[in-house]
Amino acid sequence: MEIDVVLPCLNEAGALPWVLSRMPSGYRAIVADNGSTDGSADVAASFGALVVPVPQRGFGAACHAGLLAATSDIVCVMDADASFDPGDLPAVSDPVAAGDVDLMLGRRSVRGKGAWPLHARIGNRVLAAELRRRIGVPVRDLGPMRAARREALIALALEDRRFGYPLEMVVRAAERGWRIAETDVPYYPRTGKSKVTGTLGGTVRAVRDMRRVLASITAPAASAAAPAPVAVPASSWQASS
Ligand SMILES: Nc1nc2c(ncn2[C@@H]2O[C@H](COP(=O)(O)OP(=O)(O)O)[C@@H](O)[C@H]2O)c(=O)[nH]1
Ligand SMILES: [Mg+2]
Repeated sequence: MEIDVVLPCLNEAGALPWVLSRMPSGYRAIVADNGSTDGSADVAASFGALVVPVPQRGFGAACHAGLLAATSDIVCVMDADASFDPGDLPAVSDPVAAGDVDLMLGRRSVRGKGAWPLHARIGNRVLAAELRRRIGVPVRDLGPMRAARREALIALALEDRRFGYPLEMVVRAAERGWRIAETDVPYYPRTGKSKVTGTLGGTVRAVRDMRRVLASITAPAASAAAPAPVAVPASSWQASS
């Protein structure tokens, strides 16, 4: 059974060779290219990825176009900047394939200096805490390496097409009572320059987009007051400090 891996991409020609050459067997890369001008699309194609050109700008637009181009039952998403090792994808997708989890998030575990700027780390923690409090989402990171079932993801009808997309995915999934869990994945210093949290403009845009998503949260889910334990067997990915 093959699993499609959506890689939103904006000028990642330097990172793609490492990323794509480390795709485990059984995983197919779909590079959702948002008008890269550095030859990312050609590099991706030369490494055997399916390239989906996405004319509409925005991180969410790219993720969503990749999702719509996917055909596998389970779909993964991950950044294309070499901050994650595709070799860690099974840890994220296996619990979904086993039917134990509906949305699995990779919780970033920093490896190496400069992998994750402090402001991004703190902002992310605050955000995760807010989701825990408001809608009972049992995660401590809103990591961008993920897995879920394709048709269920599409049915979430996500609307954000910018940097709010990953947050909106978790919010809508929680509102529908999905079993959401996280497992540790190593997070490395990216190849090339950051466009989002590593720049002032990117950070401001991300905060603005995420605020909009937070404002869209509907009445707290019934589970928010007393979050239901995620019904999954005890295993290494469930327990992390
Ligand atoms: N399609 C698309 N991808 C983007 C955009 N901005 C960033 N990305 C991709 O999103 C991923 C994360 O971006 P990155 O610059 O590393 O942000 P950071 O992780 O916050 O530093 C990378 O794969 C980028 O290529 C965008 O506007 N459109
Ligand atoms: Mg990055």
